[in-house]
Amino acid sequence: MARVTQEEIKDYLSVYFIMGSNNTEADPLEIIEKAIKGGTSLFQFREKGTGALAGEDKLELAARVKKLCNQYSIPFIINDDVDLALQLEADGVHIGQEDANALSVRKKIGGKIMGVSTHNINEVKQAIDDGADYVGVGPIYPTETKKDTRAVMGLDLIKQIRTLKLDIPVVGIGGITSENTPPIIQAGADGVSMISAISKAKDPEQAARQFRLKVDEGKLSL
Ligand code: TZP
Ligand code: MG
Repeated sequence: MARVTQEEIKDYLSVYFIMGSNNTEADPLEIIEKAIKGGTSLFQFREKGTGALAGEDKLELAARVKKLCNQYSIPFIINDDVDLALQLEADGVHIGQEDANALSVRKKIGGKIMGVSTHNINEVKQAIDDGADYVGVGPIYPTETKKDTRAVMGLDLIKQIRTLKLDIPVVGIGGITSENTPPIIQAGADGVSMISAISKAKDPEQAARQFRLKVDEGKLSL
């Protein structure tokens, strides 16, 4: 599979919704479909933490979510689980610093999308060398969703990446709402990723639509 272009990646990162079955009390497929209708540009399947599905149950849900993403023509990315991504022919994987080595993941997945979570400039440079298509930066703001995060970092790393003119698409993560999105785009991120602001919203479609509006406005104003 040919690598996606950097321009395509930047577009996909705009409203990057992440979810697993334990991030909602509702039917995950319903939430994801609403989020896509509202303007989600990429979906990451992140099945982890208390009550997360495993084995066949995880595989079955992932397969259904993949089908939904295909139906709406948005990329379907899997968190951590490279083997599942290969098995399901997902569009890509996202890995953290504690997960598999990025260079070996790139070799395994060929041209699929690879995202890497980063927390400082050295990790960003390493991710670029390892063949990442984008880096995730965060937590930008305090978050309740992930308990084992690094320290809240604000916008400094995003600004640093842009000041140094590192050639890599960037998405912010952690505590992001549509209200606090504009400064992240101003700082140079290509998009924002979120779990609870959509998965726990009363109206996930409307929540995604608000994100889309803020990101599109932000990018236009640059
Ligand atoms: N990585 C850093 S913060 C975070 C992850 C997966 C959780 C983001 O969740 P929320 O609900 O958008 O703050
Ligand atoms: Mg991970």
